Amino acid sequence: MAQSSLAPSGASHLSADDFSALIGAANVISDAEALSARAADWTGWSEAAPALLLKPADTEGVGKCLALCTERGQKVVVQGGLTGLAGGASCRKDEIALSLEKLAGVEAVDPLAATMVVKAGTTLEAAQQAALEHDLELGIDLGARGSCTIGGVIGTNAGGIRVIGTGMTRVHVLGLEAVLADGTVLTDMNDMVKNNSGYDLKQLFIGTEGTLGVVTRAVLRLSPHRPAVATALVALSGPDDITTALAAARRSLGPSLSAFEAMWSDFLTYMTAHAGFDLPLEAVPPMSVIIETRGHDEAAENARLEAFLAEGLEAGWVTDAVIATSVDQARRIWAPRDEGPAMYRQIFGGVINFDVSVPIGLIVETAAAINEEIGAGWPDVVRLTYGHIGDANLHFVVGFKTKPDAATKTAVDEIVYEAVGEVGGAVSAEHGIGQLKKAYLPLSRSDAAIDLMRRLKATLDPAGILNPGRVV
Ligand code: LAC
Ligand code: ZN
Repeated sequence: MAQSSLAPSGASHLSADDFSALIGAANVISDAEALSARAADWTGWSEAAPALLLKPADTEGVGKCLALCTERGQKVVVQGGLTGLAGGASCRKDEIALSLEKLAGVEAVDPLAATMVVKAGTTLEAAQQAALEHDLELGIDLGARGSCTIGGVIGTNAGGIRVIGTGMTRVHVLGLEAVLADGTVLTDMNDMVKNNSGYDLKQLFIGTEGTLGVVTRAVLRLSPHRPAVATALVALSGPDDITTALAAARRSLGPSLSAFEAMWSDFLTYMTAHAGFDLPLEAVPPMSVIIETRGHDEAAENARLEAFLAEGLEAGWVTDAVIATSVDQARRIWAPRDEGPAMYRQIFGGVINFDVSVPIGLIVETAAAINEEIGAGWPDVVRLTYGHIGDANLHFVVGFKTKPDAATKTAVDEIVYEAVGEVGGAVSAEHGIGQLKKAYLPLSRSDAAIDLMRRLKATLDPAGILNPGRVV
């Protein structure tokens, strides 16, 4: 795969006219520039641009397109906001792209049941806003909220910065509608919290990265809005203190704890010295953490956070801290963590992103070992270490001056994934397997598990047209 924008591979079995007859010419795009913009996700890695881009305006249109693709063996890549980091939505040769962007909007919010019905092409941010209008909140949040779509969030079982308090996407999905590869529309829009009536089929489509079906709508679970938010940037005396701080935060902040984002000094130094973000502390500490709590009473949230910080200062693992006194200050604290990762493609000539889970007690030493080995092999690269440490989820980024070649990428990948495999971690924590991690799946899953995944794939998509070459 090349890390660049590419021309269409032009090997579609089907013409624009074939699809225009099904969903209308206005929903079938063949303009070269528009297609080239659909070649790759945030990684920039891709084999080709899609030969066509389909934008059906309703579920029925998605069904008609997929039925034709199955009949004719036409491969399809399903795309949302293209903010993924595993190459799942990046195009391969001979594929056409299916975008759900015309299936956008919140259909309904039920304040009594605390549920929302939303179409797959809706951005996460729009769904969050619609919930807030009813004094409810959606417990899913990630930096890409303005571009990523609900369909992509569900397809990848996305994580993000709220998982420590509210869990992964999977727990927020009550029901969904999906289109199978043969065009069958499976409407399973359950809105009951309790429903054990047979197999929970929605799980076939959550986190399976569009390989078993295309999510078109969903019923999401909401909760009462917690308007009181306390945010602190906390300096720790050393990397090892992150687990001490985490245990203390869980104990003293309890269910209020809504974010716990660790930043190693390499990350915060780079973001403040080179990427232009403010540093609200006197100096970059060896380890820092953004801690956020949410509740209904501002004074209570601040008091809880202050008591936690006082405990850490007394014990010595906290060396400095700043608590935000305004929404603007909270935003400044979050900015490097929230906005920094979207800038990698502009900052670096080439970048390799890692999103792994490591048993929490081994996370600091595993990160150090990986960092050292990569630094020894490629002394010129920028290394950034951070993550959702409350979820044992480490992000590690390697930034190159120029695009690394495939052999370099593989060598770097192997160092990280082998280290993760050795300690019983997960090669994907929250971004999915896509194309880029497919070779490493056996480091985290058994042969029997992978075989069952393949059998499910063969059953639901016998022609192999849906996101082929991803996951398994
Ligand atoms: C993050 C995304 C990229 O945590 O997972 O920044
Ligand atoms: Zn993340």
